[in-house]
Amino acid sequence: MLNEVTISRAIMDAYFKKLDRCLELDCAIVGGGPSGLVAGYYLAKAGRKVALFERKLSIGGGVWGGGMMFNSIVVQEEARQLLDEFGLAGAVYAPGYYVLDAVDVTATLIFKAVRAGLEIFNLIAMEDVVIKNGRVAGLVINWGAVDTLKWHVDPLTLHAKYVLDGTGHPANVASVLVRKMGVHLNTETGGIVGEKSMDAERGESQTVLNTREVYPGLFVSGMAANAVCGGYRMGPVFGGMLLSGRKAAQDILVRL
Ligand code: 48H
Repeated sequence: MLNEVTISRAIMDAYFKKLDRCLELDCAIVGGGPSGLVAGYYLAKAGRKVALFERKLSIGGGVWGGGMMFNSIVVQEEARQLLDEFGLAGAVYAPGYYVLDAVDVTATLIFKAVRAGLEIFNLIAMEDVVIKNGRVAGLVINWGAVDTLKWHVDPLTLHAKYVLDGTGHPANVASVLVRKMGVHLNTETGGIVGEKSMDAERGESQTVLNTREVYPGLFVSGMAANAVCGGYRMGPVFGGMLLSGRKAAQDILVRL
């Protein structure tokens, strides 16, 4: 006979054990888009203690929607190695252009990252960062619903040696750091430079170049890297997001 209370206890025990494991991390990733997922995959594969926090119910960020809700995406030749790493074939549409099913890509990134050991928390939002000795040293988190509804509920806190801002266009982690602490970032202007209009070629290479530590303890990846460091947007071509995630992981691994 199934006991409903046993089911409840199983869920609560499993969740609290997972949350407890993740209160002290090597790296806390904010945002479950492609760059965050790829970074989490490589960090977990390297044996690091890494967790990803996503405000929404679904993980995957902007991949699901493809281009204007046509749920296919394009990945260019430069990121072919990443497609191979994740076992994503893609169809050659034109030389150097691979077209992939957005649902397949999202599901595969999540599957591979989780199986590599990335702990994923959906429905949890970063609302602030922890500052210790002039560096970002963790996250202040709350339920995504609390964040969305703007309810007055105090948060919980976790420590992390590094934080990765993978929150896409709004660059929410870097933004809160600048807004509250008035710090100087490792960017051309020292502040958040802001995303530029469309230029796919330049935007893609800038996404990788802009992936870096912008403040002690805080890295940026994906569209957040372009928003913070000032890069062009590129539309639904995703090679740069995948390469950015890998670069963020490689750079964080060197520091760790
Ligand atoms: C927890 C949060 C918070 C928060 C936001 O936008 P994403 O898909 O991220 P990237 O940078 O890996 O990929 C960008 C890509 O999807 C894209 O938008 C492209 C290529 N655009 C080009 C163009 O021209 O428009 O995902 C970011 C995730 C989302 O799921 C958010 O819900 C989440 O971050 N997030 N999670 N706490 N405070 N803020």
